[in-house]
Amino acid sequence: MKPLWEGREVYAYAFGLYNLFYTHTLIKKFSDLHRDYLVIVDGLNYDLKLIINRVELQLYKLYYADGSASMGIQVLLEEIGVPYNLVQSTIDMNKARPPEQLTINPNGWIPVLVGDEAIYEAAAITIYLCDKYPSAKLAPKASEATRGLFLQTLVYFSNSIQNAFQLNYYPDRFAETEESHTNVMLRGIRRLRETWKIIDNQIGDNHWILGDKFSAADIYLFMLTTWLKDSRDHPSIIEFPNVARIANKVKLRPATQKVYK
Ligand SMILES: N[C@@H](CCC(=O)N[C@@H](CS)C(=O)NCC(=O)O)C(=O)O
Repeated sequence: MKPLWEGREVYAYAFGLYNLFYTHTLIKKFSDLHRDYLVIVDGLNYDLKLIINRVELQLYKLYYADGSASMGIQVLLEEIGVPYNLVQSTIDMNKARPPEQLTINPNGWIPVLVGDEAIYEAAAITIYLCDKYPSAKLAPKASEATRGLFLQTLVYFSNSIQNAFQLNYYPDRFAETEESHTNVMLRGIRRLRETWKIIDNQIGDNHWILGDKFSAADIYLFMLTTWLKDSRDHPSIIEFPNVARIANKVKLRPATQKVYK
């Protein structure tokens, strides 16, 4: 019988439960009639449907929309190599969010990640995943010298750079009257310039944000650069050459290419 899938794909699906499937695994069609499949590992037979049911219970769920901060978390999940399901959400103010998302995050924002725990806030999810999968080496350990810089940069991204974007994208959250919106949006543009410059200076000649080691903070940086839009009169990324250098390298990584097609 011809194998349908082999090796890595099976492993990806069965991650966390059946690591032994990484090698010597074949999946064969068991019966056309019942659409059942048999997984054969070292001569032992397993029912694929049962495996899939159990694995799906363990998959991460990422509430997601194109162009949003959830894409950075998706790149991180890809880098780590854990399987996940995307749950389509929206950033459109006129569209409803999935009810489960709102139960977890009543703000209505994404990303929201559901795993052993359900959490929101992109920086928190980033730290959570990096700590949970230390072998992916995407963050310094608590005892390492660059841990402080890692945390500082993520929090700065979240509450200063993202905040500057929000001034420009969502002025109604910062001013009561409509006539003030243009003013808030303009301040947002200036704030973007101020905050990105701080990060550009912080990076200096470093290869990556933390120096020589790539980390999840670089992924976060890349995600944020995708929100800089000429059409909104945002500063161009070329004003921040050190940021641009890192963003260009992150963009070439297979995980990023997969998510930002
Ligand atoms: N501080 C939050 C902000 C998340 C956020 O602003 N998400 C945007 C998309 S990038 C969103 O969901 N916008 C829709 C809305 O604000 O209702 C985080 O970092 O996760």
